[in-house]
Amino acid sequence: MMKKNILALALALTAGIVQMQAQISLVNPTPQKVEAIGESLMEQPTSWNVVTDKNRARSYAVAALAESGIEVNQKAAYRITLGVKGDKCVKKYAKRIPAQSEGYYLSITDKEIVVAGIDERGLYYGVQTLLASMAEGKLQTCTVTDWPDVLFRGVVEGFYGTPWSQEARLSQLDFYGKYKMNVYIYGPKDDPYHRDKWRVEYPEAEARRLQVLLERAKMRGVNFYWAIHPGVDIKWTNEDRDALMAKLEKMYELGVRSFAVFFDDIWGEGAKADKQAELLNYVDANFVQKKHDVAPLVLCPTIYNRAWSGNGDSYLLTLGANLNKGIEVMWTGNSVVHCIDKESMEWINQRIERKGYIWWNYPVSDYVRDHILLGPTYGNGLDIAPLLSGFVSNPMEHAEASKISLYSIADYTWNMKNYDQATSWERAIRAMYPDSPEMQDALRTFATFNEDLGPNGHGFRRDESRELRGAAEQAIKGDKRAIMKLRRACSALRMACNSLLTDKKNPALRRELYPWLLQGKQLAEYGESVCMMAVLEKGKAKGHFQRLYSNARSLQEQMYELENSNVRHALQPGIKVGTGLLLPTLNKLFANAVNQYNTENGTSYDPVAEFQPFTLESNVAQIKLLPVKAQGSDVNVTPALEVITWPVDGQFTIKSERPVTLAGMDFDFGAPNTAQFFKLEVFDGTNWREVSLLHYNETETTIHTGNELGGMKAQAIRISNKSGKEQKLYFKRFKFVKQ
Ligand code: LOG
Repeated sequence: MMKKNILALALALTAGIVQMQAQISLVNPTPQKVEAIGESLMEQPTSWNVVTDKNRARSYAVAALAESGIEVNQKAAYRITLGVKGDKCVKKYAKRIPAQSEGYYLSITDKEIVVAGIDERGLYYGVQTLLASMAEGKLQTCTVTDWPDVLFRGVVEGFYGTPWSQEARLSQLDFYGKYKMNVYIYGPKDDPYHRDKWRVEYPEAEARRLQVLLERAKMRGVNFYWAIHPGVDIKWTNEDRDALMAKLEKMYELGVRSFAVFFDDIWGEGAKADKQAELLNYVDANFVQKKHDVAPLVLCPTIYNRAWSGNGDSYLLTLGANLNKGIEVMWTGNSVVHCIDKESMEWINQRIERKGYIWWNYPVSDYVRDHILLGPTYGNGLDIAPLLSGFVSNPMEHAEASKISLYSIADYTWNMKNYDQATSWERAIRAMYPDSPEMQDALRTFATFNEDLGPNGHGFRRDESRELRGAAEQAIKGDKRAIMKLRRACSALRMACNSLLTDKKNPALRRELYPWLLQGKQLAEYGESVCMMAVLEKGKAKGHFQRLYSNARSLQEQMYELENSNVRHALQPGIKVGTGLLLPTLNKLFANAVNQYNTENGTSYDPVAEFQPFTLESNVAQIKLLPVKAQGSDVNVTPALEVITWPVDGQFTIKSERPVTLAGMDFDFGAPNTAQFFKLEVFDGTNWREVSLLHYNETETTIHTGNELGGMKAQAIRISNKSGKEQKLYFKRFKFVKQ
């Protein structure tokens, strides 16, 4: 009896501790300092008396408390005091409030709660911590002293592709507030009023929608930056300068109080550092400084990464020397898509004479649109906080799915030294389905097959399916237990896809994941068949092998067909799942099993699972990694988004494993009159023959080939810069069609 009681007591205590830790671990980003008072979890009060100074009563930070659902009642015995340093009601706690901007002090006891911010944002964040720690009707008595490591933290909607919807943006702003991100930079490349029509005002309806976003941003403590992208066609004239000022003024009237100017992915006149600096300084002096309520300007330069800084770095030095001191300068790191470390921060800071403002190109997937990126967020130095002024992430056009990474970026930028990618990712997955462990499991499983980006022009890769790596290696060597482990992983993937496909809890996520869920399910089925083929006993069950082989073949075909269906983006179709580990492993297993069977039975089943007949070679750094993809009779080189610098002797060659007969070809380097710069040659196995290139008219950018191309045999195709000069151009499309 006695023993039983002790056991029960021990269990209760452990449960209490586990739960207590759970309360703290619910808070994201991880707070800087938490001290427990005693060990107690207490019941949440059913009502409380909210105490604030009068001037604070209408604060958004106080308003946020309503989300707790606890009744506000002046007569309640339990008191919650909310204030900002300097407010009378929190005077007693002044010394405990951290000095850092946006910091706060929170204390929870069985008698009262105090939330005291260094500023209003700090107070809001203190309230967020309180709200996040409230679960299952419990509160943990503790004190929290907390502040952000990085001053500006958040998101730049800066990708190519379909801009986020209004609904998605509202949901994002709520998310940023909850996880203490304070910046949202609005700069979707495909909003015409941001870039192509930068001089033109938003139409009424769109302006209204932006105002709704501005309102929401204010409620969530987010600085809404509106970015303008004038570099494509700006003339450095007073007229254009005034046009830009007029547009900013319009945006100010709508309620925007933070502005950015982007000059990325352009060349020519707009790309001049001295002119850009002059314009920014003018806007700073005549707009930002005059208004008094506008945040410091943010500039995205044309050379926004080290790989492009060339031998001399005069562009960056000019910006550094000329730009007014308060203006922030964005930077993507050592290349367009790169993790950030201390050394690279020191390099840039020295040149721009200020702390760089990081534009991190992850989880953006506009250059790998066939993948969806759901894996852990890792790779940035944990020691760079003092070296940067801001850190924003460029996400995927899939807003909801991007939240997995954004959750961790919020965590990383707030409390860098304590950032742990694995636990942060796990918490992120849970936060996508707060009330459903079952859906959390499904998403966790599915996500582990959607981490890597596949080969891509930027050479940026991520680890995938870490936990299966050992098994995959053993399976290929023929280890049956490892093969069965892979098989179980495949059935787990199949079930995860099924759960997510009929999920009703997060419809936005389901909608975004949909193509990849369909593909994941096919991949899983393929894997199940392949694993069964790989463990078949020698000499047994010939019919069984044939059935499995046909089934695996059918699934290969279905995967291919789904990839080439209309579910995906026209310029870069494809739906890839498991390319980091599972799919290549299965393809090897498939080949091994077929080869072995053929040897044993004298049969000639085809062991090739994925035939990729085209390869690309180039001496142009920005082209040489671009994947070539065949879809039916079309062969496409994946477009690049940035400006490509073609050296004088720049060329690329596409080789085909088997000769093909050409039916047509066209390409688009994003500017008219460019056909004259290039030479196209076709290799038929013996000779290279030149094919003429032309535009149909003076304004079109598409380059067509002469009629002689049709019907030509080709083993290789080569495009070279014959202009004798370096050329700067886009790489929007390159396609040929086989007969
Ligand atoms: C663009 C960006 C794009 C990203 C990834 C910057 C500063 N600009 O190559 O709009 O989403 O790379 O493709 C960029 O990164 N150009």
